[in-house]
Amino acid sequence: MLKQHLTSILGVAGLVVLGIFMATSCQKTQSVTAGFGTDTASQVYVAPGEYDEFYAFMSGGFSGQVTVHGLPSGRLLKMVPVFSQHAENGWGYNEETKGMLETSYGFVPWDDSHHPELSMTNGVPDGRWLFINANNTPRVARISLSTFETDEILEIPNSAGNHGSPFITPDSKYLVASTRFSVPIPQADMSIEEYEGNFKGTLTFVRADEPGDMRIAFQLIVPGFNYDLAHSGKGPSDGWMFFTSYNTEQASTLLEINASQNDKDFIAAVNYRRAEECVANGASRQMDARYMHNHINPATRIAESELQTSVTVLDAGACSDMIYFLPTPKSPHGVDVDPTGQFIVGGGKLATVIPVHSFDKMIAAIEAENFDDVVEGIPVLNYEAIVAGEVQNPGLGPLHTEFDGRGYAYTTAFISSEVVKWSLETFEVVDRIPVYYSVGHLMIPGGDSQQPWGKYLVAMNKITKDRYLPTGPELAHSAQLIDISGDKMRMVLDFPTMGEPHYAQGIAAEVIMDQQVKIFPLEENEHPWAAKSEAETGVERRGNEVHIKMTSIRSHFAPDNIEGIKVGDKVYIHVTNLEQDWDTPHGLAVLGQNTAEVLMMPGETKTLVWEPKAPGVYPFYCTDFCSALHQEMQGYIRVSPSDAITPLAFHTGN
Ligand code: RUQ
Ligand code: CUA
Repeated sequence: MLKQHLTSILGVAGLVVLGIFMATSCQKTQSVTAGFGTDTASQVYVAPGEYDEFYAFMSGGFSGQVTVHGLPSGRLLKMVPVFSQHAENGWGYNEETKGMLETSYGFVPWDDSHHPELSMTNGVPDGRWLFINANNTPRVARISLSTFETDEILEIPNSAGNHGSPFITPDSKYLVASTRFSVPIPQADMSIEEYEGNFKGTLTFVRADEPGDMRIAFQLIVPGFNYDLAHSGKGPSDGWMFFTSYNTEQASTLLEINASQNDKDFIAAVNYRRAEECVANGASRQMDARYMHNHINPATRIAESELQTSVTVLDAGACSDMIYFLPTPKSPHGVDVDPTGQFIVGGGKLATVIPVHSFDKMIAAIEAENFDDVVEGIPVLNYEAIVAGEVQNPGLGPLHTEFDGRGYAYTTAFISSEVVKWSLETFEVVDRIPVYYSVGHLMIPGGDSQQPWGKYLVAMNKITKDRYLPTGPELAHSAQLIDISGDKMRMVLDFPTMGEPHYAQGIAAEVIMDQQVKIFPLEENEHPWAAKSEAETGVERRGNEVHIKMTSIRSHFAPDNIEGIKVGDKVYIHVTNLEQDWDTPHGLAVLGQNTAEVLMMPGETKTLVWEPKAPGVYPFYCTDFCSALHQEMQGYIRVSPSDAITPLAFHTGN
């Protein structure tokens, strides 16, 4: 898309030059593979039985999920379902988790997830939670890093394309969500030609540090631009949040041309403590809005969904000294704040330099009222007054920057397919390395925090062409691991990823590995249909609904023979896994059922709904190879015609 975009603005001559550039960048170079030696191999080799040094959490992009990899091996450890139904464990199919995908638009079984974000304490990732955004139907999710399960999802109202999200403050108090598309707020039937001045953007601050109670603190109503990405201030800039915008032209059609007119767009710098003050002083208003809050009740482990009906909004113009626009060349994508909190780096994807703003200069310009303009009540600061430096020759199409904590920044260049390392002191490029190909985000564990683990960098690439064995029209997306511990970057590993990896987060394994939940204690299971022993199992008819309370333990279900079910019944099979050992899930599937299996962790109850359509005898079985007699872990349900008088009966053993 960027290529087409550039075509229109560079013209044919420009495109030819660019074409040559891209062709070169897409050729496999010998030197890269030649650089691999035994040193490199042993560096990323994690021997069988050994652990990786880091966890990497990668967005699943258009799979809607999150994947967990180990670094440096690149090994895939888990896929955590978030915004998409996941048949592998029944997420979004079973009765307990369906509610997590409820929205004000109804049940939404898919999304496009982009940016994982670790919770932080004092500006350092703390391993409590991972957040991620849903782009398409605006939502944010919390994943517990003790269970590696999604346990909360909040919809964002007055948003259309939740891209600039869910970037978090150093104390995890807030995460933010900015709307990519501006729309009428509140939504209205309006001519698209009336965009300018009538469509608005929102910057949303969500209270994030109270599990089970994620809620919107306030939404700022801002001019009708496209808001793209965000990152929090830290240290001296703590209390500020920075958001990129493009389409400050406020075009509503053919944005590839019409939104590329201005030489500079803006980074919006938001003083959110000032916003809190204005809200406390009554400058905000309540607006009707419909949006869902879903969370897993920890006692029952069942999703509870609650429709929210109101949101606190604050018009940018109603709160002075809260937002300033930092002019930034050109259609900036990423905005990244260095570990000292002093430098705010814009990824001007159409810019020829990387602009680096100085926080101190920004404050000085605000105090001196060094404004070039005022847009809808928001002062535009003077570019020369706030810029700390411009990185020259940064590669084509700079997108995202992370930091190693040793005074260097690393920026991806999408078009020239490279990672560029530059100094935060001289703003000079000191090293560059080609990546394969068309890199979007990059990630250094902790590389957007105050304390990066600056050993590895992961480049996430959109296109892989000739890098792997071909797999038909759709090829693997990939991550590449680069050793950044020395002066020169060294490529050490390639590994394919699920979906499209956008952003990722990484953290030292030791922060998370010892806090793992191994079982759910049976005595704490408050699921209304739990059977905590085989004595509590049974079958109950309520009109056309039949509830089976079943248990699973190596290697049988109880009951495993059930009769008296009739065509037209809606059968709820509630299975409680009686195991209390780590790594002993059981699964359940019934012949012809129209949903996914259920997979029960030790001590947990999960419910499969089945509506048999014809008389017969239907087998069911355990799907997870749990013991030497796993294949014996099975049973039968007899289904009789709807008018039959077969009595309800069930047993296990004779
Ligand atoms: S955005 S590269 Cu969401 Cu850069 Cu993907
Ligand atoms: Cu239980 Cu296999």
